Amino acid sequence: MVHTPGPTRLAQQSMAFVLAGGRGSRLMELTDRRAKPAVYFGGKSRIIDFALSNAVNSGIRRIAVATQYRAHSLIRHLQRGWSFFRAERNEFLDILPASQQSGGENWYLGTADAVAQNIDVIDSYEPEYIVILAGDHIYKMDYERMLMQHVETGADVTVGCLTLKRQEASSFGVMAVDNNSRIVDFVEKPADPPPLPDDPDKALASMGIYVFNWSVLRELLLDDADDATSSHDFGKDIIPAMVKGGGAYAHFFSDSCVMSGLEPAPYWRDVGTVDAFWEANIDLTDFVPGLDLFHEDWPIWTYGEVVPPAKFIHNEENRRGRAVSSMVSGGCIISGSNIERSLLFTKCHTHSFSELFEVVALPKVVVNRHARLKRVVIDRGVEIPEGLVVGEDPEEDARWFRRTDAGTCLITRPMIERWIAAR
Ligand code: ADQ
Ligand code: ADP
Repeated sequence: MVHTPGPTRLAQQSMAFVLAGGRGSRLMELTDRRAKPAVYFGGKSRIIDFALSNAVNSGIRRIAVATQYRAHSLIRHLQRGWSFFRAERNEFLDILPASQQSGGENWYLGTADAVAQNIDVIDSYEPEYIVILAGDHIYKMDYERMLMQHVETGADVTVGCLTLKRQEASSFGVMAVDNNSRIVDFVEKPADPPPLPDDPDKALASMGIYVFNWSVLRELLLDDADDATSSHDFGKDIIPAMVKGGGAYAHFFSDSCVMSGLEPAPYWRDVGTVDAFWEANIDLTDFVPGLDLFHEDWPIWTYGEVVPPAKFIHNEENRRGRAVSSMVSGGCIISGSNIERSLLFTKCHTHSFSELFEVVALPKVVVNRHARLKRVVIDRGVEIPEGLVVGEDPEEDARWFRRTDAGTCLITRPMIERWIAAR
């Protein structure tokens, strides 16, 4: 039998470099002890699992993750959940903490520096293409399609982009493109984002995803490292300079987003604030969710603890434990409590007579008897005291917890300790 070679998979000639060093300070106390990419999302996963799963599902099996801010939780997660790569097939997931490779004391100065300090490591894997990813967005995307466009256009860099409301775009790189998708203008975080030519309310934003030929990026990084005026950042320095050179092209997210039959539209979220985080998690409980976590063709890989199934208990005082319009992870025990429109991560335990409405409870949360919680995010391992009521008196909520203007409350362990100490 004669074997004809299949189509070349560009993903196999590529490596992904995931930037996972940022704090994500608008998530407030949720990122006091962990970097934003390590923040939990969707009942079982962490935010970084989405970028990593996209890479693996796209066929990229060589991945490096640059960590910096409060990396312990993230590194532990990567070691537990992402160690299935096979070195003998030239597959790997390398964790690259700041200041380990350079020999100096330097932290990564900016996102480009995070790559530059690891040039040796990347060289050793000899990739043809490098896909630079941010570890802090929720989306499903086939990077192979972006690589195909990159090769077809012969671009120096291809920048992933999507359309956002203009007022939301000021925390992004905003660009203008010509009819061939060539980027003709790029401004990093403009106060007044330039609108799309055909829609004054929208702007074209960079997703912080870049594809380069490694040989091209390598040279750029060496030049940038010598430039004393540079902040060594992709969005601030590298991309604007390449746009001026004329070799930067935009790749539209809509051309490579992966959707299940259920999802009504391309889904991409920056869950960068407490409100956005709460909302994106609660939205998963919708009758038709914007993001389908049950999509079998594009699994979101993660570290899965070995836990028994969730258990729902009708207690001895005739109180039914039930959850409706909710997602309840393994290892949870719902005993005599009423749960609605909520998302419970692994190993949560709610006790009798408690009421939860629109609650996002991270792993190992305990809710004691008679607690009543509405529109809250509870950090991992917090024990909610008996009878605590949150979500009914804005002033009282703001006194003890992190309450947003929109009325979402974030509850962490130190906050509960203060609440208890004041009794
Ligand atoms: P920013 O939102 O400013 O803009 P940035 O802080 O550069 O994003 O972080 C990008 C990614 O790199 C994040 O995943 C973060 O965790 C990580 N990171 C930040 N500093 C790091 C460091 N020193 N070492 C390692 N990792 C680090 C960027 C672009 C914009 C684009 C948005 C899209 O500059 O043009 O629109 O991302 O979100
Ligand atoms: P994860 O983000 O994996 O849920 P944890 O919330 O358990 O991890 O902890 C994140 C990091 O903060 C870990 O390094 C942990 O050891 C540390 N940490 C968590 N809670 C406390 C605490 N109350 N005091 C000191 N360190 C803590």
